[in-house]
Amino acid sequence: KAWEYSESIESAAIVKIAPKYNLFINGKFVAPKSGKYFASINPATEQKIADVAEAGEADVDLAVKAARQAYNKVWSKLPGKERAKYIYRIARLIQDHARELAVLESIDGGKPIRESRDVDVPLAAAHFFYYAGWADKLDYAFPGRTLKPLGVAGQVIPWNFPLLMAAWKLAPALACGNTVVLKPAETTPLTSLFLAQILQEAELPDGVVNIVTGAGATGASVVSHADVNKVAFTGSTLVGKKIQQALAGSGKKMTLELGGKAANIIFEDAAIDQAVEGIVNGIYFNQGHVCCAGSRLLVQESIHDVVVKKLFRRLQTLRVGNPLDKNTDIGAINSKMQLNKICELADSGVAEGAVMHQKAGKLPDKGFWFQPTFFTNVTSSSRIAREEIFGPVLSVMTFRTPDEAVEKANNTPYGLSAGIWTDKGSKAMKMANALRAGVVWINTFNKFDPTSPFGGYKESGYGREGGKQGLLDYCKIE
Ligand code: TXE
Repeated sequence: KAWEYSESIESAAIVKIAPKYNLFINGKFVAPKSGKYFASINPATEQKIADVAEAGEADVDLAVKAARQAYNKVWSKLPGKERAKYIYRIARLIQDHARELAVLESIDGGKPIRESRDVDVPLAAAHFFYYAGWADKLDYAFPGRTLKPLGVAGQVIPWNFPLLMAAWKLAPALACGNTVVLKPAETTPLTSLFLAQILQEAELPDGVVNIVTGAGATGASVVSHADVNKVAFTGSTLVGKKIQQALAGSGKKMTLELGGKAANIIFEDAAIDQAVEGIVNGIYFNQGHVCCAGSRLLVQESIHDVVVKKLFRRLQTLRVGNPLDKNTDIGAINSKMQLNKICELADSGVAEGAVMHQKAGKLPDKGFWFQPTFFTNVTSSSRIAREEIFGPVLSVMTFRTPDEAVEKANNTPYGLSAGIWTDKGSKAMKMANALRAGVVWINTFNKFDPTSPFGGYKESGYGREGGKQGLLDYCKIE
Protein backbone atom coordinates (compact mmCIF):
# COMPACT_ATOMS: atom_id res chain seq x y z
CA LYS A 1 0.00 0.00 0.00
CA ALA A 2 1.27 3.41 -0.84
CA TRP A 3 -0.11 5.20 2.22
CA GLU A 4 0.30 3.17 5.37
CA TYR A 5 -0.17 4.54 8.83
CA SER A 6 3.19 5.02 10.46
CA GLU A 7 3.40 5.15 14.27
CA SER A 8 6.94 6.44 14.24
CA ILE A 9 6.14 9.75 12.62
CA GLU A 10 5.09 12.78 14.59
CA SER A 11 1.61 13.97 13.57
CA ALA A 12 0.89 10.56 12.09
CA ALA A 13 -2.67 11.09 13.19
CA ILE A 14 -3.01 13.88 10.62
CA VAL A 15 -0.98 12.60 7.72
CA LYS A 16 -0.27 9.02 6.81
CA ILE A 17 3.31 8.58 5.70
CA ALA A 18 4.40 5.41 3.93
CA PRO A 19 7.80 3.90 4.71
CA LYS A 20 8.62 3.81 1.00
CA TYR A 21 7.57 5.90 -2.00
CA ASN A 22 7.68 4.91 -5.65
CA LEU A 23 7.69 6.89 -8.88
CA PHE A 24 4.40 8.13 -10.32
CA ILE A 25 4.36 7.09 -13.96
CA ASN A 26 1.35 6.69 -16.23
CA GLY A 27 -1.09 7.05 -13.35
CA LYS A 28 0.50 4.40 -11.14
CA PHE A 29 3.15 4.18 -8.44
CA VAL A 30 5.98 2.05 -9.81
CA ALA A 31 9.36 0.93 -8.43
CA PRO A 32 12.48 2.41 -10.07
CA LYS A 33 14.19 0.08 -12.55
CA SER A 34 17.47 0.28 -10.63
CA GLY A 35 15.78 -0.60 -7.32
CA LYS A 36 17.53 2.43 -5.77
CA TYR A 37 15.95 4.54 -3.00
CA PHE A 38 17.19 7.52 -1.00
CA ALA A 39 16.12 8.79 2.41
CA SER A 40 14.02 11.90 2.92
CA ILE A 41 15.09 13.45 6.23
CA ASN A 42 13.12 15.59 8.66
CA PRO A 43 15.47 18.59 9.00
CA ALA A 44 14.11 19.45 12.46
CA THR A 45 14.97 16.04 13.93
CA GLU A 46 17.47 14.54 11.45
CA GLN A 47 15.30 11.42 11.44
CA LYS A 48 14.48 9.54 8.28
CA ILE A 49 10.87 10.08 7.21
CA ALA A 50 10.70 7.62 4.33
CA ASP A 51 12.63 6.05 1.49
CA VAL A 52 11.99 7.63 -1.87
CA ALA A 53 12.66 6.13 -5.29
CA GLU A 54 15.57 7.41 -7.34
CA ALA A 55 14.63 7.60 -10.99
CA GLY A 56 17.31 6.73 -13.53
CA GLU A 57 17.36 7.45 -17.25
CA ALA A 58 15.20 4.41 -18.04
CA ASP A 59 12.50 5.55 -15.61
CA VAL A 60 12.58 9.09 -16.98
CA ASP A 61 12.23 7.63 -20.47
CA LEU A 62 9.14 5.70 -19.39
CA ALA A 63 7.69 8.85 -17.83
CA VAL A 64 8.30 10.90 -20.99
CA LYS A 65 6.76 8.15 -23.14
CA ALA A 66 3.67 8.08 -20.89
CA ALA A 67 3.43 11.87 -21.11
CA ARG A 68 3.76 11.80 -24.91
CA GLN A 69 1.08 9.18 -25.28
CA ALA A 70 -1.28 11.04 -22.95
CA TYR A 71 -0.58 14.21 -24.92
CA ASN A 72 -1.29 12.66 -28.30
CA LYS A 73 -4.26 10.56 -27.36
CA VAL A 74 -6.08 12.48 -24.67
CA TRP A 75 -4.98 15.77 -23.21
CA SER A 76 -4.24 17.87 -26.29
CA LYS A 77 -7.51 16.64 -27.82
CA LEU A 78 -9.75 17.62 -24.92
CA PRO A 79 -11.66 20.88 -25.22
CA GLY A 80 -10.43 23.50 -22.75
CA LYS A 81 -13.71 23.23 -20.88
CA GLU A 82 -12.95 19.57 -20.09
CA ARG A 83 -9.38 20.27 -19.02
CA ALA A 84 -10.73 22.96 -16.73
CA LYS A 85 -12.95 20.45 -14.93
CA TYR A 86 -9.95 18.35 -13.96
CA ILE A 87 -7.90 21.36 -12.87
CA TYR A 88 -10.77 22.69 -10.71
CA ARG A 89 -11.05 19.24 -9.20
CA ILE A 90 -7.33 19.24 -8.31
CA ALA A 91 -7.73 22.66 -6.68
CA ARG A 92 -10.67 21.50 -4.59
CA LEU A 93 -8.88 18.31 -3.54
CA ILE A 94 -5.88 20.35 -2.37
CA GLN A 95 -8.31 22.27 -0.17
CA ASP A 96 -9.86 19.02 1.08
CA HIS A 97 -6.41 17.68 2.00
CA ALA A 98 -5.06 21.01 3.24
CA ARG A 99 -4.20 19.87 6.79
CA GLU A 100 -2.36 16.76 5.66
CA LEU A 101 -0.44 18.69 3.02
CA ALA A 102 0.55 21.44 5.47
CA VAL A 103 1.81 18.99 8.09
CA LEU A 104 3.66 16.92 5.51
CA GLU A 105 5.28 20.05 4.04
CA SER A 106 6.52 21.13 7.46
CA ILE A 107 7.85 17.67 8.37
CA ASP A 108 9.65 17.20 5.06
CA GLY A 109 11.01 20.70 4.55
CA GLY A 110 11.26 22.29 8.02
CA LYS A 111 9.04 25.33 7.41
CA PRO A 112 6.73 26.58 10.18
CA ILE A 113 3.26 25.06 10.05
CA ARG A 114 1.76 28.56 10.17
CA GLU A 115 3.39 29.24 6.80
CA SER A 116 2.57 25.92 5.13
CA ARG A 117 -1.01 26.21 6.42
CA ASP A 118 -1.58 29.89 5.58
CA VAL A 119 0.66 30.42 2.56
CA ASP A 120 1.94 27.33 0.72
CA VAL A 121 -1.20 25.20 0.64
CA PRO A 122 -3.84 27.91 0.01
CA LEU A 123 -1.67 29.52 -2.68
CA ALA A 124 -1.17 26.14 -4.37
CA ALA A 125 -4.94 25.67 -4.51
CA ALA A 126 -5.39 29.27 -5.70
CA HIS A 127 -2.96 28.64 -8.53
CA PHE A 128 -4.94 25.67 -9.82
CA PHE A 129 -8.21 27.61 -9.49
CA TYR A 130 -6.75 30.56 -11.38
CA TYR A 131 -5.40 28.52 -14.32
CA ALA A 132 -8.50 26.31 -14.46
CA GLY A 133 -10.29 29.58 -15.23
CA TRP A 134 -8.05 30.16 -18.25
CA ALA A 135 -8.31 26.67 -19.78
CA ASP A 136 -11.65 27.28 -21.52
CA LYS A 137 -10.86 30.86 -22.53
CA LEU A 138 -7.66 30.35 -24.49
CA ASP A 139 -9.50 30.25 -27.81
CA TYR A 140 -10.49 33.89 -27.59
CA ALA A 141 -8.12 35.33 -24.97
CA PHE A 142 -5.75 36.63 -27.66
CA PRO A 143 -7.92 37.96 -30.51
CA GLY A 144 -6.96 36.86 -34.00
CA ARG A 145 -4.47 34.27 -32.73
CA THR A 146 -4.63 30.61 -31.81
CA LEU A 147 -2.82 29.21 -28.82
CA LYS A 148 -1.47 25.68 -29.17
CA PRO A 149 0.18 23.57 -26.46
CA LEU A 150 3.89 22.77 -26.79
CA GLY A 151 3.77 19.03 -26.01
CA VAL A 152 5.61 17.41 -23.11
CA ALA A 153 6.93 19.75 -20.42
CA GLY A 154 9.94 18.72 -18.29
CA GLN A 155 9.80 20.59 -14.99
CA VAL A 156 12.40 20.67 -12.22
CA ILE A 157 11.56 22.32 -8.91
CA PRO A 158 13.42 23.32 -5.72
CA TRP A 159 12.95 22.57 -2.02
CA ASN A 160 11.93 25.93 -0.59
CA PHE A 161 8.24 25.82 -1.63
CA PRO A 162 7.84 22.21 -2.73
CA LEU A 163 4.06 21.99 -3.16
CA LEU A 164 3.64 25.57 -4.30
CA MET A 165 6.37 25.25 -6.94
CA ALA A 166 4.69 22.07 -8.21
CA ALA A 167 1.44 24.06 -8.51
CA TRP A 168 3.18 26.97 -10.27
CA LYS A 169 4.58 24.54 -12.80
CA LEU A 170 1.68 22.14 -13.32
CA ALA A 171 -1.34 24.45 -13.42
CA PRO A 172 -0.45 26.62 -16.46
CA ALA A 173 1.05 23.64 -18.32
CA LEU A 174 -2.14 21.62 -17.92
CA ALA A 175 -4.43 24.54 -18.66
CA CYS A 176 -2.77 24.99 -22.06
CA GLY A 177 -3.00 21.29 -22.92
CA ASN A 178 0.57 20.14 -22.25
CA THR A 179 1.47 16.97 -20.39
CA VAL A 180 4.22 16.89 -17.77
CA VAL A 181 7.16 15.09 -16.24
CA LEU A 182 7.91 16.79 -12.90
CA LYS A 183 11.09 16.32 -10.85
CA PRO A 184 10.78 17.48 -7.21
CA ALA A 185 13.85 18.39 -5.15
CA GLU A 186 15.59 15.54 -3.38
CA THR A 187 15.16 16.96 0.13
CA THR A 188 11.42 17.61 -0.23
CA PRO A 189 9.74 15.03 -2.48
CA LEU A 190 6.81 14.08 -0.23
CA THR A 191 4.16 16.71 -0.97
CA SER A 192 4.64 16.23 -4.73
CA LEU A 193 3.99 12.52 -4.19
CA PHE A 194 0.93 13.36 -2.11
CA LEU A 195 -0.16 15.53 -5.00
CA ALA A 196 0.23 12.48 -7.26
CA GLN A 197 -2.32 10.74 -5.06
CA ILE A 198 -4.60 13.76 -5.43
CA LEU A 199 -4.25 13.53 -9.22
CA GLN A 200 -5.39 9.92 -9.00
CA GLU A 201 -8.32 10.98 -6.84
CA ALA A 202 -9.19 13.65 -9.43
CA GLU A 203 -9.12 10.88 -12.06
CA LEU A 204 -6.73 12.87 -14.20
CA PRO A 205 -6.11 10.66 -17.26
CA ASP A 206 -3.04 8.41 -16.88
CA GLY A 207 0.24 9.90 -18.04
CA VAL A 208 -0.90 13.54 -18.09
CA VAL A 209 1.33 14.20 -15.08
CA ASN A 210 4.27 11.96 -14.17
CA ILE A 211 6.42 12.56 -11.09
CA VAL A 212 9.97 11.25 -10.99
CA THR A 213 11.94 11.69 -7.77
CA GLY A 214 15.72 11.75 -7.53
CA ALA A 215 18.67 14.12 -7.32
CA GLY A 216 20.27 16.42 -9.91
CA ALA A 217 21.06 13.59 -12.33
CA THR A 218 17.35 12.77 -12.57
CA GLY A 219 16.62 16.43 -13.27
CA ALA A 220 19.29 16.46 -15.97
CA SER A 221 17.73 13.38 -17.61
CA VAL A 222 14.31 15.06 -17.63
CA VAL A 223 15.38 18.34 -19.19
CA SER A 224 17.68 16.76 -21.77
CA HIS A 225 15.26 14.04 -22.91
CA ALA A 226 14.87 14.39 -26.67
CA ASP A 227 11.07 14.13 -26.54
CA VAL A 228 10.63 16.95 -24.03
CA ASN A 229 9.48 20.14 -25.78
CA LYS A 230 9.47 22.64 -22.98
CA VAL A 231 11.73 22.98 -19.94
CA ALA A 232 10.79 24.89 -16.80
CA PHE A 233 13.35 25.11 -14.03
CA THR A 234 13.41 26.81 -10.66
CA GLY A 235 16.63 26.50 -8.68
CA SER A 236 20.16 27.82 -8.41
CA THR A 237 21.69 30.13 -11.00
CA LEU A 238 24.56 27.65 -11.31
CA VAL A 239 22.29 24.78 -12.39
CA GLY A 240 20.17 27.15 -14.51
CA LYS A 241 23.30 28.04 -16.50
CA LYS A 242 24.25 24.37 -16.85
CA ILE A 243 20.79 23.56 -18.22
CA GLN A 244 20.95 26.49 -20.61
CA GLN A 245 24.31 25.31 -21.92
CA ALA A 246 23.20 21.68 -22.18
CA LEU A 247 20.11 22.67 -24.16
CA ALA A 248 21.67 25.27 -26.42
CA GLY A 249 20.45 24.67 -29.95
CA SER A 250 17.90 22.04 -28.91
CA GLY A 251 14.96 24.27 -29.84
CA LYS A 252 13.26 23.59 -26.54
CA LYS A 253 11.32 26.47 -25.09
CA MET A 254 12.76 27.28 -21.67
CA THR A 255 11.87 29.26 -18.57
CA LEU A 256 14.38 29.70 -15.77
CA GLU A 257 13.60 31.10 -12.34
CA LEU A 258 16.90 31.41 -10.53
CA GLY A 259 18.53 33.15 -7.59
CA GLY A 260 18.18 36.65 -6.23
CA LYS A 261 19.68 39.26 -3.93
CA ALA A 262 16.79 41.68 -3.53
CA ALA A 263 17.12 45.15 -2.06
CA ASN A 264 14.51 46.28 0.43
CA ILE A 265 14.78 50.09 0.33
CA ILE A 266 13.53 52.14 3.23
CA PHE A 267 13.24 55.93 3.01
CA GLU A 268 13.16 58.34 5.93
CA ASP A 269 9.57 59.27 5.11
CA ALA A 270 8.33 55.66 5.46
CA ALA A 271 6.08 54.42 8.26
CA ILE A 272 9.02 52.97 10.16
CA ASP A 273 7.31 50.34 12.31
CA GLN A 274 5.43 49.00 9.33
CA ALA A 275 8.64 48.95 7.31
CA VAL A 276 10.50 47.05 10.03
CA GLU A 277 7.76 44.40 9.96
CA GLY A 278 8.17 44.27 6.19
CA ILE A 279 11.93 43.86 6.50
CA VAL A 280 11.49 41.03 9.01
CA ASN A 281 8.94 39.29 6.78
CA GLY A 282 11.12 39.99 3.74
CA ILE A 283 14.15 38.14 5.04
CA TYR A 284 13.00 35.73 7.78
CA PHE A 285 9.90 34.29 6.07
CA ASN A 286 10.57 30.61 5.31
CA GLN A 287 14.01 30.83 7.02
CA GLY A 288 15.08 33.11 4.19
CA HIS A 289 14.87 30.19 1.74
CA VAL A 290 13.16 32.49 -0.71
CA CYS A 291 14.51 33.44 -4.14
CA CYS A 292 12.92 36.90 -3.85
CA ALA A 293 13.92 37.41 -0.17
CA GLY A 294 14.75 41.01 0.77
CA SER A 295 18.28 40.02 1.73
CA ARG A 296 19.85 43.47 1.33
CA LEU A 297 18.39 46.27 3.40
CA LEU A 298 19.14 49.69 1.96
CA VAL A 299 18.23 52.22 4.63
CA GLN A 300 18.40 55.99 4.28
CA GLU A 301 21.33 57.22 6.35
CA SER A 302 19.26 59.55 8.56
CA ILE A 303 17.16 56.66 9.96
CA HIS A 304 19.84 53.94 10.03
CA ASP A 305 20.29 53.89 13.82
CA VAL A 306 16.62 53.89 14.68
CA VAL A 307 15.83 51.14 12.16
CA VAL A 308 18.70 48.96 13.37
CA LYS A 309 17.56 49.35 16.97
CA LYS A 310 13.98 48.41 16.17
CA LEU A 311 15.13 45.52 14.01
CA PHE A 312 17.33 44.14 16.78
CA ARG A 313 14.48 44.35 19.28
CA ARG A 314 12.11 42.59 16.89
CA LEU A 315 14.70 39.90 16.21
CA GLN A 316 14.65 38.86 19.87
CA THR A 317 10.90 38.20 19.72
CA LEU A 318 11.08 35.74 16.81
CA ARG A 319 10.41 32.17 17.91
CA VAL A 320 12.76 29.61 16.40
CA GLY A 321 12.00 25.91 16.77
CA ASN A 322 9.67 23.02 16.11
CA PRO A 323 8.09 23.60 12.67
CA LEU A 324 4.91 21.82 13.80
CA ASP A 325 4.34 24.27 16.66
CA LYS A 326 1.76 26.86 15.62
CA ASN A 327 3.69 29.60 17.46
CA THR A 328 6.94 29.06 15.58
CA ASP A 329 8.14 31.92 13.38
CA ILE A 330 11.33 30.34 12.08
CA GLY A 331 11.64 26.62 11.44
CA ALA A 332 14.54 24.35 10.52
CA ILE A 333 17.06 25.00 7.77
CA ASN A 334 16.13 22.67 4.93
CA SER A 335 19.30 20.55 4.84
CA LYS A 336 22.75 20.13 6.32
CA MET A 337 24.22 21.31 3.03
CA GLN A 338 22.23 24.54 3.11
CA LEU A 339 23.12 25.11 6.78
CA ASN A 340 26.81 24.76 5.93
CA LYS A 341 26.45 27.28 3.13
CA ILE A 342 24.73 29.79 5.43
CA CYS A 343 27.38 29.34 8.16
CA GLU A 344 30.18 29.75 5.65
CA LEU A 345 28.75 32.99 4.27
CA ALA A 346 27.98 34.36 7.74
CA ASP A 347 31.61 33.64 8.74
CA SER A 348 32.80 35.46 5.64
CA GLY A 349 30.74 38.48 6.74
CA VAL A 350 32.55 38.63 10.07
CA ALA A 351 35.92 38.05 8.37
CA GLU A 352 35.24 40.93 5.97
CA GLY A 353 34.59 43.31 8.86
CA ALA A 354 30.79 43.47 9.11
CA VAL A 355 29.13 43.53 12.54
CA MET A 356 26.89 40.57 13.31
CA HIS A 357 23.63 40.91 15.25
CA GLN A 358 21.85 37.71 16.17
CA LYS A 359 18.85 36.55 18.12
CA ALA A 360 19.98 35.31 21.52
CA GLY A 361 18.92 31.91 22.79
CA LYS A 362 19.52 28.21 22.63
CA LEU A 363 18.78 26.13 19.57
CA PRO A 364 17.50 22.53 19.62
CA ASP A 365 20.28 19.90 19.93
CA LYS A 366 19.18 17.90 16.94
CA GLY A 367 18.29 19.24 13.52
CA PHE A 368 19.55 22.07 11.31
CA TRP A 369 19.07 25.55 12.76
CA PHE A 370 20.33 29.07 12.29
CA GLN A 371 19.39 32.02 14.51
CA PRO A 372 17.91 34.99 12.62
CA THR A 373 20.79 37.35 11.95
CA PHE A 374 21.61 40.70 10.42
CA PHE A 375 24.84 42.44 9.61
CA THR A 376 25.65 46.15 9.79
CA ASN A 377 28.80 47.88 8.47
CA VAL A 378 28.48 45.88 5.29
CA THR A 379 30.52 47.02 2.30
CA SER A 380 28.91 46.59 -1.10
CA SER A 381 31.83 44.53 -2.40
CA SER A 382 31.66 41.94 0.40
CA ARG A 383 30.37 38.43 -0.20
CA ILE A 384 27.33 38.85 2.08
CA ALA A 385 26.31 41.89 0.02
CA ARG A 386 26.68 40.11 -3.31
CA GLU A 387 26.00 36.38 -2.95
CA GLU A 388 22.67 34.71 -2.36
CA ILE A 389 22.76 33.29 1.18
CA PHE A 390 19.30 31.71 1.05
CA GLY A 391 19.02 31.76 4.82
CA PRO A 392 17.83 34.06 7.63
CA VAL A 393 20.67 36.55 7.17
CA LEU A 394 20.19 40.21 6.25
CA SER A 395 22.88 42.66 5.11
CA VAL A 396 22.22 46.27 6.06
CA MET A 397 23.67 49.12 3.97
CA THR A 398 22.90 52.82 3.72
CA PHE A 399 22.17 55.41 1.03
CA ARG A 400 21.60 59.18 0.95
CA THR A 401 19.59 59.95 -2.17
CA PRO A 402 17.02 58.03 -4.26
CA ASP A 403 19.53 57.87 -7.13
CA GLU A 404 22.12 56.29 -4.88
CA ALA A 405 19.51 53.79 -3.67
CA VAL A 406 18.74 52.79 -7.27
CA GLU A 407 22.42 52.47 -8.12
CA LYS A 408 23.13 50.28 -5.09
CA ALA A 409 19.98 48.18 -5.52
CA ASN A 410 20.84 47.48 -9.17
CA ASN A 411 24.47 46.71 -8.38
CA THR A 412 24.00 42.93 -8.44
CA PRO A 413 24.06 40.22 -11.08
CA TYR A 414 20.51 39.33 -10.03
CA GLY A 415 17.19 41.06 -10.72
CA LEU A 416 14.27 39.18 -9.29
CA SER A 417 12.56 41.49 -6.81
CA ALA A 418 12.83 44.67 -4.77
CA GLY A 419 10.90 46.49 -2.06
CA ILE A 420 10.32 50.22 -1.51
CA TRP A 421 9.08 51.80 1.70
CA THR A 422 7.99 55.43 1.41
CA ASP A 423 4.96 57.63 2.02
CA LYS A 424 5.44 59.40 -1.32
CA GLY A 425 3.63 57.77 -4.22
CA SER A 426 5.56 59.67 -6.88
CA LYS A 427 8.88 58.60 -5.39
CA ALA A 428 7.72 54.97 -5.21
CA MET A 429 6.68 54.95 -8.87
CA LYS A 430 9.89 56.61 -10.04
CA MET A 431 11.96 54.11 -8.07
CA ALA A 432 9.92 51.13 -9.29
CA ASN A 433 10.62 52.13 -12.90
CA ALA A 434 14.33 52.52 -12.28
CA LEU A 435 14.86 49.23 -10.45
CA ARG A 436 15.99 46.33 -12.61
CA ALA A 437 13.81 43.74 -10.91
CA GLY A 438 10.96 41.58 -12.18
CA VAL A 439 8.78 42.28 -9.14
CA VAL A 440 8.74 45.51 -7.14
CA TRP A 441 6.70 45.65 -3.93
CA ILE A 442 5.71 49.01 -2.48
CA ASN A 443 5.10 49.24 1.28
CA THR A 444 4.82 45.47 1.43
CA PHE A 445 7.02 42.46 0.66
CA ASN A 446 6.73 38.79 -0.30
CA LYS A 447 3.14 39.15 -1.50
CA PHE A 448 2.19 36.51 -4.05
CA ASP A 449 -0.90 36.18 -6.16
CA PRO A 450 -1.61 33.81 -9.04
CA THR A 451 -2.89 36.70 -11.15
CA SER A 452 0.45 38.54 -11.24
CA PRO A 453 3.45 37.41 -13.25
CA PHE A 454 6.64 36.57 -11.37
CA GLY A 455 10.15 36.27 -12.81
CA GLY A 456 13.53 37.90 -13.15
CA TYR A 457 16.02 40.00 -15.05
CA LYS A 458 19.70 39.23 -15.61
CA GLU A 459 21.00 36.15 -13.77
CA SER A 460 17.66 35.66 -12.03
CA GLY A 461 16.45 34.02 -15.21
CA TYR A 462 13.75 34.64 -17.79
CA GLY A 463 10.16 33.82 -18.56
CA ARG A 464 7.27 34.54 -16.22
CA GLU A 465 5.14 32.37 -13.99
CA GLY A 466 1.67 33.43 -12.91
CA GLY A 467 -0.89 35.60 -14.61
CA LYS A 468 -1.68 35.69 -18.32
CA GLN A 469 2.06 35.97 -18.95
CA GLY A 470 2.62 32.58 -17.32
CA LEU A 471 0.40 30.93 -19.94
CA LEU A 472 2.35 32.26 -22.89
CA ASP A 473 5.40 30.30 -21.79
CA TYR A 474 3.43 27.07 -22.22
CA CYS A 475 1.91 27.83 -25.64
CA LYS A 476 2.78 28.44 -29.26
CA ILE A 477 0.92 31.38 -30.67
CA GLU A 478 -0.17 30.92 -34.26
O1 TXE B 1 19.93 24.02 -5.85
P1 TXE B 1 19.83 23.21 -7.20
P2 TXE B 1 20.51 23.52 -4.43
C1 TXE B 1 19.91 28.55 -4.61
C2 TXE B 1 20.22 28.90 -3.16
C3 TXE B 1 20.81 27.64 -2.65
C4 TXE B 1 21.57 27.14 -3.85
C5 TXE B 1 21.87 25.67 -3.88
O2 TXE B 1 21.15 29.93 -3.13
O3 TXE B 1 21.67 27.85 -1.56
O4 TXE B 1 20.75 27.47 -4.93
O5 TXE B 1 20.68 24.91 -3.69
C6 TXE B 1 17.80 19.93 -9.52
N1 TXE B 1 19.98 19.38 -14.16
N2 TXE B 1 18.53 28.15 -4.81
O6 TXE B 1 21.84 22.91 -4.60
O7 TXE B 1 20.92 22.21 -7.25
C7 TXE B 1 17.78 19.52 -8.07
O8 TXE B 1 17.69 18.11 -7.95
C8 TXE B 1 18.67 19.43 -13.81
C9 TXE B 1 17.63 29.20 -5.22
O9 TXE B 1 19.47 22.70 -3.77
O10 TXE B 1 19.70 24.19 -8.28
C10 TXE B 1 16.56 20.26 -7.56
O11 TXE B 1 15.38 19.58 -7.93
N3 TXE B 1 18.26 19.57 -12.55
C11 TXE B 1 16.38 28.64 -5.80
C12 TXE B 1 16.62 21.58 -8.34
O12 TXE B 1 17.46 21.31 -9.46
C13 TXE B 1 19.18 19.65 -11.58
C14 TXE B 1 15.80 27.47 -5.08
C15 TXE B 1 17.22 22.75 -7.55
O13 TXE B 1 18.46 22.38 -7.03
C16 TXE B 1 20.56 19.59 -11.87
C17 TXE B 1 16.81 26.50 -4.73
C18 TXE B 1 20.94 19.45 -13.22
N4 TXE B 1 22.22 19.41 -13.60
C19 TXE B 1 18.12 26.89 -4.56
N5 TXE B 1 21.25 19.71 -10.72
C20 TXE B 1 15.31 29.63 -6.13
N6 TXE B 1 15.47 30.35 -7.23
O14 TXE B 1 14.29 29.71 -5.47
C21 TXE B 1 20.34 19.84 -9.72
N7 TXE B 1 19.08 19.79 -10.23
